[in-house]
Amino acid sequence: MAVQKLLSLLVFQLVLVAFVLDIANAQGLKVGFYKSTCPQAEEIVKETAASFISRAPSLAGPLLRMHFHDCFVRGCDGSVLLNSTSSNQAEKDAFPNLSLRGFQVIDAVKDALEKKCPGVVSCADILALVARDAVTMMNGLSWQVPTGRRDGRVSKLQDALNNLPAPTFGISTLKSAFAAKGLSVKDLAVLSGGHTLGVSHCSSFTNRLYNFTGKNDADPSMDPNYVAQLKTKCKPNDATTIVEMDPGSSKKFDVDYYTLVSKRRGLFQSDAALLTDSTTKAYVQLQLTSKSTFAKDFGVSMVNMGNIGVLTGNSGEIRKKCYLVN
Ligand code: HEM
Ligand SMILES: *[C@@H]1O[C@H](CO)[C@@H](O)[C@H](O)[C@H]1NC(C)=O
Ligand SMILES: *[C@@H]1O[C@H](CO)[C@@H](O)[C@H](O)[C@H]1NC(C)=O
Ligand SMILES: CC(=O)N[C@H]1CO[C@H](CO)[C@@H](O)[C@@H]1O
Repeated sequence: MAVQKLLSLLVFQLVLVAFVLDIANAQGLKVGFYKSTCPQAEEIVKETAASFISRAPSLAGPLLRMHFHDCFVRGCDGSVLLNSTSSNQAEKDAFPNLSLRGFQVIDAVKDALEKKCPGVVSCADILALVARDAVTMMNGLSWQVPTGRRDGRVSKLQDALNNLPAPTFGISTLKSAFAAKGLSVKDLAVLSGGHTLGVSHCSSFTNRLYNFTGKNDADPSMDPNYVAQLKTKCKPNDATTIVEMDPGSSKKFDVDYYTLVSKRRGLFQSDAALLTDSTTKAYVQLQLTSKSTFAKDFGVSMVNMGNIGVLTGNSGEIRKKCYLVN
């Protein structure tokens, strides 16, 4: 009798566990989602992206950034890729996009995938995979990317303006922008490290160099020597010049970003802001020591970011062309 009771309890628990796991799967993403439907998917993504990035390593930064811009606006649903139409201005046409580039890489990956497994791999997943592969190519750091995202059908300029954090943000607006997406203060400190790659237009930070408070002054939180150096490159109202965010190492994914921030040489107010909160400041300082955790943390936070507002199951669609809804 006791044995039977125990058995039925066990069966009940197994059913419960299976049920809970099933729900988790239905709502979430998983590593190797395309294992049976398109076994070579990740390889095709990697090879195609690599063929571009090896010729033009400066594409790695923008391709990492594109996944961030996708995820923060309507979730990671490929909405950043959609073109405007006669009746709709898409995210792409919002001001912060000005410097987004590398769309041709995503289109080439999509074309290669459609040839092998038509209608299977989403553009949202391509963005997540390419972001990982771009980072890997810049230093070998890698992580597993859960997949299974589906593509959205909506992209609105105003959503980009409302959801993307601005370089002028201080710590409290940054924290709330990240919290609004379910990301922690640690994720903020870790993902800001993405600024170890790539470039910025002068216009994204010249407010810190000239007339910061209306007295023809510079931002006092920036190293005055660095201000002077940047002023030689960036004149007021310069809309075209670009500078490396991590000078001399902008094509290498490393911990230099935190060294710069700690020396008050972060380029944006949003970078400098990491020194104004005890948690983010401690994170910056830890990265300067032999106990640095950045290499391990980055993949974890990227996976967290990649989970924002995803469409799964029967929601959304699998686009045939990443710039057009089906
Ligand atoms: C924390 C809030 C963030 C702010 C305010 C911010 C702001 C910016 C700005 C203003 C630029 C320069 C754009 C230009 O003038 O050309 C930039 C570039 C970049 N951002 Fe961020 N960003 C943030 C977070 C992130 C995150 C989470 C990532 C990825 C993990 C990221 C990756 C990049 C990369 C790689 C570039 C260089 C792009 C290129 O080389 O063209 N950023 N960011
Ligand atoms: C979509 O927009 C991009 C620029 O964002 C442009 O280069 C491309 O030609 C557009 N494609 C189509 C088919 O309209
Ligand atoms: C600096 O800002 C003040 C206050 O906004 C403004 O009156 C002044 O014209 C600005 N100076 C320059 C050189 O733009
Ligand atoms: C890549 C891209 O689509 N850039 C667009 C960003 O928005 C401006 C207008 O604000 C367009 O002119 C660019 O073509």
